[in-house]
Amino acid sequence: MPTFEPAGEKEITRAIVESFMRDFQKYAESDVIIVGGGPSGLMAGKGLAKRGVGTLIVERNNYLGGGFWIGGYLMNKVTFRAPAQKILDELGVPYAESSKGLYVADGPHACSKLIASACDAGAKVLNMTLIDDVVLREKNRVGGVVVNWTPVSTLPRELTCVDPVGLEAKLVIDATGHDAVVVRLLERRGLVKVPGYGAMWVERSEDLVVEHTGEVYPGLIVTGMAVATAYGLPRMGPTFGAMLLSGKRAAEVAYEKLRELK
Ligand code: 48H
Repeated sequence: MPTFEPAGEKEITRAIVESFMRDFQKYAESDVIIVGGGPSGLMAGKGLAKRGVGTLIVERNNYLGGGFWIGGYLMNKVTFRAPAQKILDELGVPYAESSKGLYVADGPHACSKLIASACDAGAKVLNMTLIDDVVLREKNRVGGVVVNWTPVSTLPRELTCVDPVGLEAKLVIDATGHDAVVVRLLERRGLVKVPGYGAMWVERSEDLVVEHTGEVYPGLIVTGMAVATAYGLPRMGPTFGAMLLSGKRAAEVAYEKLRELK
């Protein structure tokens, strides 16, 4: 039988508070903030962190993965069209070929491997945190995000006069999926127009989403399903190849932009 060390409640509480506060000091300023920890945001986080870029993923839920845990129609099988299976090989996710060039894997296995690989690469995560505004700088360039605890947003306004705080970054990536939250915040300020995503057409959608992944507005890169929303592209339904490849491309674009900013 193991004998545990005699650390008690106060030591446990202090360990949590001190470690969180130390991290939060760093989170106040990142190279890149990724809003949303679904498949595209995680791929972007992995790609940037492995290049040594200070990367923070801000996620409103307490879990990462977004829609990647489950495939279509509440069935936990996720599909990928070639060439996206190469990413599964990189992540070490097992899969089977279902028809020519179409691959199927278990959602929980694929999702947990992707989360682990983003964390292993060095991406930091601030979860239970909701983005509710942007920081704007000279010429309205995006310079960060405004965040609050997710539970604050679920309480009635008259109970919670809790001001949010700002986090600065050289670049922000909108990986919030269908809602394209950061792009919509710019629309609310009259800075962009958002057409919203189009009807389903998988053969057209996936290439277009990857092609359009990039800087949608000064300081803001868009990836994943948010690309379809930002540019009015068709949706792809329950298949994830474009999410993975778009996230990978977002990291490449962000890395290049950071070099230009130096
Ligand atoms: C903090 C936020 C906020 C906020 C949202 O939906 P996701 O999985 O997004 P993608 O683009 O990586 O993947 C989309 C895919 O899952 C999907 O649904 C597909 C392919 N659909 C095709 C179709 O035709 O419908 O993840 C987005 C993440 C989630 O974890 C959210 O909780 C998080 O962003 N998020 N985090 N602040 N304001 N809004």
